[in-house]
Amino acid sequence: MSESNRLRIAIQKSGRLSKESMKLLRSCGVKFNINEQRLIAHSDNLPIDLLRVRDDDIPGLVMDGVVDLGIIGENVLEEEQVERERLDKPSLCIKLRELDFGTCRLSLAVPNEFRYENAQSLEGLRIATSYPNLLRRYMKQKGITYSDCMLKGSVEVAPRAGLADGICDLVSTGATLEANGLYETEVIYRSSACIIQSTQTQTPAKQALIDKILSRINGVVRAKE
Ligand code: PRT
Ligand code: ZN
Repeated sequence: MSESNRLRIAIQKSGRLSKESMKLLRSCGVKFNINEQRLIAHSDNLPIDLLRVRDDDIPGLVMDGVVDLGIIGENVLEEEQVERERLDKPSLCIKLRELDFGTCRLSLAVPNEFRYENAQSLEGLRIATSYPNLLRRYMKQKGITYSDCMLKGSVEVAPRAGLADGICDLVSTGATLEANGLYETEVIYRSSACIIQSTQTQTPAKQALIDKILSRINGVVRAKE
């Protein structure tokens, strides 16, 4: 891949983090226009290119040094980092700071009729999740044996569909759990969006631009507090 002198930032193309990620960059003085058909948006005033991708691809793009920065949910980053630890692969990125959006929690939930007393109540059960590594880490800490059912979407319907006894999924208001006859029993991870940097960022000019953006982000976030 050819080296670019322009700073590359990966953001979610469309989803819960997209608007806030673009708003944050704009409020830091990065001017750009989005063409919905295009993967890349070039900034008009700074040597910055935005890569608009699925959130799940962002940690890998940053760790592989394809982009310099990424805006991502800590839940997705942590899941990837635990996976890399398990495979004995290095995690080639650093978290620069947490952001004030995308707040949610990864929780265990069970059907309303399930009599839950404590985490041990889950012993031997099957849990549906999109976060197998974070679930495994929690269950190991608690000493609970379980089986998992990996689902990328519609996790909340798994118990009713007879695919699992409980779920481990993201929750923000709790409305989805309620609508599916489930209740939250344990929060296993608290998350918000964050900005991450590749450890492979090469040039001093790029690093200087990152420092400038980060200092602007600090200012923008502080002004809202
Ligand atoms: O297409 P792409 O792969 O990029 O998007 P995606 O569908 O994987 O992700 P998306 O856009 O749904 O979420 C992106 C990120 O937003 C997540 O990784 C979290 O960091 C953050 N986030 C914050 C959430 C939520 N809140 C959230 N509530 N992500 C998902 N949810 C879902 C949850 O999975 C469940 O289905 O919303 C439902 C629960 O919401 P409540 O309000 O009913 O509790
Ligand atoms: Zn995703």
